[in-house]
Amino acid sequence: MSSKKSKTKQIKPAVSAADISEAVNRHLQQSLGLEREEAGPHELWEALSLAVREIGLQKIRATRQKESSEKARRVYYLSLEFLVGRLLGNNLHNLGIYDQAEKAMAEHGVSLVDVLESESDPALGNGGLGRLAACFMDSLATLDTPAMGYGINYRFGLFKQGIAGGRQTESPDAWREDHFPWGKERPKRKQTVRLYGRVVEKDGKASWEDTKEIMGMPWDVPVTGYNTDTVNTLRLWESRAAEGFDLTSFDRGHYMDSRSKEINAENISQVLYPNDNHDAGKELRLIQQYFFVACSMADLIARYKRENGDSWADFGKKVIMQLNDTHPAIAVAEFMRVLLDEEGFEFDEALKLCRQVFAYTNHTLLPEALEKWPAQLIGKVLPRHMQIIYRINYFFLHTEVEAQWPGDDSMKRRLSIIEEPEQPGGDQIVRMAYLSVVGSNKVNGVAAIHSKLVQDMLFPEFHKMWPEKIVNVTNGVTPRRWLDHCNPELAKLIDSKIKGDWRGKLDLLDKANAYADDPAFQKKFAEIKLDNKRKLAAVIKQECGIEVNPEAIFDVQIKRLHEYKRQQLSLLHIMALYRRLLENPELDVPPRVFIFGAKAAPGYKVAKTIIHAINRVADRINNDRRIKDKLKVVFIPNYRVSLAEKIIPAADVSEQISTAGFEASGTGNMKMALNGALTVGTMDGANVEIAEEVGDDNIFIFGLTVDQVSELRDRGYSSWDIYNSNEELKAVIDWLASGELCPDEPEAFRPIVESLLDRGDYFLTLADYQAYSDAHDRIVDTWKTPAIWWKKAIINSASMGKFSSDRSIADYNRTIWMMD
Ligand code: 26Q
Repeated sequence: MSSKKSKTKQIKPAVSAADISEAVNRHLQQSLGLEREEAGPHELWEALSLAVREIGLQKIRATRQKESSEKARRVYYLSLEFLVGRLLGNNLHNLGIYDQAEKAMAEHGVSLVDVLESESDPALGNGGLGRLAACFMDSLATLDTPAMGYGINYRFGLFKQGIAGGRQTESPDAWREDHFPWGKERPKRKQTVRLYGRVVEKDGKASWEDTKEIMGMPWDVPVTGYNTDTVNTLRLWESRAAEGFDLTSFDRGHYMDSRSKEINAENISQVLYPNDNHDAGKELRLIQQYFFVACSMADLIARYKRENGDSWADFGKKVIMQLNDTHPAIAVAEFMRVLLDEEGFEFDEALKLCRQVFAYTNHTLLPEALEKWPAQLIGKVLPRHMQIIYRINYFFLHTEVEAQWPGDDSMKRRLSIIEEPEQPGGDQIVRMAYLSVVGSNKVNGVAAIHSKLVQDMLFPEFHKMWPEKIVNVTNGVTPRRWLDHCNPELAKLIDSKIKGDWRGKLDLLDKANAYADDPAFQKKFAEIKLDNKRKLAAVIKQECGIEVNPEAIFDVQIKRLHEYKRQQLSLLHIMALYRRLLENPELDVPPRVFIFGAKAAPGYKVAKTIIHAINRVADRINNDRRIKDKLKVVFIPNYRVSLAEKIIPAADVSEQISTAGFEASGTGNMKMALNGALTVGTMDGANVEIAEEVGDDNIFIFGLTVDQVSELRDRGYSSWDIYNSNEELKAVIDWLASGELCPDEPEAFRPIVESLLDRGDYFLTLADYQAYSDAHDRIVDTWKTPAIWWKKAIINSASMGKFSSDRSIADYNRTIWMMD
């Protein structure tokens, strides 16, 4: 058990700049076939990455050996997304060789910063959930938790976003084509996965036959931890054809046809689904889920047997499988299948073990995001799994629900993993969230308020049945990437005042609170912010051709585009600010720049329309001399991790304005506050806990609370009433509807107006408008007194200790994984 485990303190690497230089030259010549003189920043990036990977792989072996000999309990983090971002800078920091690498690159005549910039950003995720998985991998290694991440090595990550005529365009992101030196193929560990076919009963045993076979090839990416020798593995599966050429058709001269099977199989890991908080329901997505789950399950069972022998007696003590949302939930059925059909378990014993090893993290309450699969589809792709799901459901309803609510058929219908059709002859639907709850030991939400809603609103009956099962683990972010690496000057300033290892113990930041009132410290803090804003201004100039004033308030909203996140609320408010300035050009307000970054799912019409509207409004405002640069609006295209690293350190105001009850947690809110931005936000997700940490005076909270939202809905909410009673709001909505902003397509913004008025304003944008506008007035007021502003900014940064992902992982270790 891990309790016997010793702390893996980092042995300071005896790696000098000269060693790095030597390794880089060796890789330039031997791995890349280049002479030293031929190498530009990109080639040096690759050679340096290969050199660092060497160190990583060596430490992976040491970590594995140590864990094997300790027969450690291991966490397997199953996720369809790992939004890791660029890895070189992060790994150099974690391995403590950043300065040496800087020196080595200088000897090559380039700056390390340019080398780091030439790395392409692996976009193997959509947004928060994928980035959370990456922060957790960093913290798992940092805390020496034996762990492995399992996911998919997509050939195309999340689409690249362009803006043309103000509208979003999408193009494929073939991110590996610029090479991916971090991934190492491990043919020894490849797996075969079966699909389709049928179930045959033989001597009372089920046998899955006539299947189609797919090969899974693992790619291992080393995950370094901060200040430790532990290096964990992120194992990403790529699909391949199981057989090579179909020789019969090859013989007949159909060379191209003979490869068709292969293309089919390879399709599985081709592309990441671009939906965020929305279920796609596509067969290929189900196959992706099963493909990586089956590969991972076979892989981890084989590892257990190598380390512990063939007996299953200790499996429950050695293995944890954490489901990152329901996306890998088919793992529950797959595990049962292996136990029942291959390992000779009885049903009861199998389910018992299942309930020891699985845990499930819920990231959303949105009904449209809860995964549901037609039973028919699962029955076609995974016929044996569908049988097993029915079997689990039967036991659950007729033994467990029956015991709790005897004879209550309506309760059985309500709690069934299988949703029955409304009309006879309709389709049965599998509720993946219910399968996850029934199959798991623990279920967690991702912020206190969210977990409470999971208990009370999403799964109230499960919570009654199993009062210990649903728990909270508030999200966190890694301070290494989101402070030390992205804001090195602020890190240095903190170092000058705090002697302890705040990078590893973020609670120590609290000591900076003592300097919140110190004018000298405030001055330095403000200068660093201004410098970061100058750098971002240069990026904005380069990416958008817009000049912004670094002295202006940088007001930032970066996140996926979704109606519940309410970018449309900012849009309406910005339009109103513009009108106020036109009416009174001498208005005494500080200059403001509103900065957006957001991708919309390609099929989400209203979201794309909001992007279009933001860009049209931006064009109008940015080109109007009358307002004398008091207002600018910037939509930076293709928001991604590497861009976040440039925007976040430059934010003065962090927009976190979701309708209360809809944002499970948010993590951008933590990153911006950590870098000294003040939050304007609703009482939603982790904002609630951020407010608790920084104090009510240091955050701009506005709008309806969760309780008020439901009261308002019960009372009957009419957005028309608000529209008719708020003159300013009416004026901007009318303007949006008029077509004046988009003469080439006057009806373009109708979908937004319809959503706000005709379709009832489900996300209560108008209901919160005035409170939001008032909150911004308070922001402007505060900005006018720098000593007050910077005091609040420092307090924000200094109070973010709780939101380190190290704390989140420590919480998982203690309350869910029962490590130590
Ligand atoms: C589902 C079915 C089919 C295809 C795609 C999907 C899909 C993909 C991604 C559904 C949801 C997601 C991503 C959800 C997500 O990022 N949720 C966010 O998770 C963060 C980490 O916990 C929270 O901070 C955010 O509040 C939450 O929105």
